[in-house]
Amino acid sequence: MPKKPDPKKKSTIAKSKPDTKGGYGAKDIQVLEGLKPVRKRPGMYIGSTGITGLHHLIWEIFDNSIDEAMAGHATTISMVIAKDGTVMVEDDGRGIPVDTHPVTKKPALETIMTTLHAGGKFGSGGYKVSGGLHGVGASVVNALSSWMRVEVGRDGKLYSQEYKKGEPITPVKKEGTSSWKGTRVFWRADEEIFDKVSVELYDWKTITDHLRQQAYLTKGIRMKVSNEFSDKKEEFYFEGGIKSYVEHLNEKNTVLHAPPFYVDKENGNNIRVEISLQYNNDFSELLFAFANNIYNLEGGSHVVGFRTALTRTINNYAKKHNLVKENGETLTGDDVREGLTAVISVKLPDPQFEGQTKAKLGNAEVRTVVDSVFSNYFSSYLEEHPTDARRIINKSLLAAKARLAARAARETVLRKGVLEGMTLPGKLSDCSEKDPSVSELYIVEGDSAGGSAKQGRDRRFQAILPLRGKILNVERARLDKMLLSEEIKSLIIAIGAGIGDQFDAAKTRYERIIIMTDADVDGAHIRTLLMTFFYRYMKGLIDRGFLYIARPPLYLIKKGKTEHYAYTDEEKDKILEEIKKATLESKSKDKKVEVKEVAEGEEVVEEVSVEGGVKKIAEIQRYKGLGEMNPSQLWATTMDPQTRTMFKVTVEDAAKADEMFKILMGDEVAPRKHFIQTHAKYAENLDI
Ligand code: 28F
Repeated sequence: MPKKPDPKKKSTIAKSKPDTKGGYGAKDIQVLEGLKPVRKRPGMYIGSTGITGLHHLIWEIFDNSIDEAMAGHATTISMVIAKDGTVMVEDDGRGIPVDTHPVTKKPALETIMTTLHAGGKFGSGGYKVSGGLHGVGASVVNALSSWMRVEVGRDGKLYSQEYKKGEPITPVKKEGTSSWKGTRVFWRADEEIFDKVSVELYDWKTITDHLRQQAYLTKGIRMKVSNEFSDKKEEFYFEGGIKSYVEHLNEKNTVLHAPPFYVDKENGNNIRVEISLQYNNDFSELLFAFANNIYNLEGGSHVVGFRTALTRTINNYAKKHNLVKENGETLTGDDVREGLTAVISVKLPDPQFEGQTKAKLGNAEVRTVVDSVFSNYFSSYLEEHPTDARRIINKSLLAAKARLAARAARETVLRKGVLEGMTLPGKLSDCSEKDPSVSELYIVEGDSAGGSAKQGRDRRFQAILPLRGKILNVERARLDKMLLSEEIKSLIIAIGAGIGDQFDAAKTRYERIIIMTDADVDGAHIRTLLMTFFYRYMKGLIDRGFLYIARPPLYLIKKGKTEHYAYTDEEKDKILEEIKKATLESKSKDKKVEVKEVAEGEEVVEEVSVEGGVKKIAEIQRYKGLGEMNPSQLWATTMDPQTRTMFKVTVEDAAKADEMFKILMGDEVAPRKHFIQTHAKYAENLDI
């Protein structure tokens, strides 16, 4: 029977059962005088004790300065990262109070720095910004620091106190008079807690990105940072706040109106709503939402309130000014958000966050506050700027027209019989074989590659259908609009099994349909688009394992007469290693082998003797596109069933392609690249 806990001893173990996730929520740990639990379970308070945790220490202290600034008492916040890895953050606010705390009989400063969850500024009407972990407070940073020093300039005097691992090592000292006002905190993260602590671990981009975003969100506050090791310095200051943020986001776009719309209003019960928006002539929506300066990736009540108000306000304006037919279709949320860039920043005393990553604002009352503030101010803005309003409404009307046209087109194309009886498309170079089980269709991107494929193929069982890549540029075309393109229609007819709910895989004219596109991002883009197309309109092909992705070589390595092909960077390096080894073994040892870039995508392998003599022993060409291979190379490397390798597309791959499709609509290249390189499975060397 486990020992009964001694009721008098303050237990440091949480009272309640661990929650389903097996962790203890901060609320379960009793609020304790000491900081012991923080050092016992640091991950509970700052997420991790890796590099991210190190940065969380900065955010915690920095956010306290932002709170002081948001309360209107600080205008400049500075940060210095010293060579020895000590960090300093200071603000020019009121300075943490030093008078005796009524409960602890200690100076408020000492209480705040040594008591868990003390110092939170709830209730005093201020807003508590928190670095995503909901403001565990400066005392946590203190507990996890091998040394900390706090200086306070207040009432014309300078006070200070120092700590080790959260324990005071000096009393709060009056250091003398000082005209400086504010709070200054120095700390060194504790190497007993963090895997490693050194100045290089503080990531400049991470810190400056955070400060830039905080400066946008706290207009008129100057934020400075310098790193004494790297000698880097940055300062952020945006009078315009989130209006400047929206202008920054739209820097590379053509905007429909300027300056951006902006409203900043605080309602009766301490809820402050700041919204800025500006339309551009692109198609995607860019919306960032924050609550108390915390980024809400999953949106929440402020985003719902904004979106509802935006759709209603634009529809009301359009109707009032006869821009839409009275009983015509209303503009949908998607229509009014096409080309929209918006930043929403709400500040409230007690934000509730939900969702997987606590990145969704829950407070229900915020929805109505945002809806009413935004709709009042935005409808006045439209009335006062009729030209801008007209452009914005026309943009939404155009989006609605495209949506309706695409829907009609899809219905037409999907309607029975539209595609039947059509003659095979001219662009198709068919194969002589008629038995689908041994016939292959290569869908090739671009006419030049299409030409090589036609010449290089085995025309008995290999058909070629070239597709013009630009038609499929997914940035502009939505999938249903794509159905209108001749390219896609010819693809549907060539396969001959219909699409959508008329699709019948048994009717396919080829049991291997191979997508062959360039290895670059655009090629990957088109490949994903085609995977999405097959997934949505001919899923049966994928279920049966009829859809493949061709795998052209990335490199050609020529050594004398011999040609090696490498399909991955690893394969290339392996071939180079063999060449180097062979070279070094063959002659005397006193030489070295070097690889040199001689042009974009061209490298040479050279043998350099001690006298400096240079001899080229091999060339490496990186293929940028299929068109760089001649027909016989394309055959030998990518189409010959005896030697080629292909990826068989699984339903999961295609489904992910479908999900990621929206990412491909965006401008971020990174997620697109990442998706392509990780999604197609590498099939064994097919013995076809
Ligand atoms: C470099 C880090 O921590 N700045 C801070 C203040 C100012 C006050 C304050 C902080 C306990 C519960 C009130 C001063 N005068 N920078 C910082 N500046 N904390 S932290 O008060 C904490 C008290 O709420 C402050 C009058 N009111 C508040």
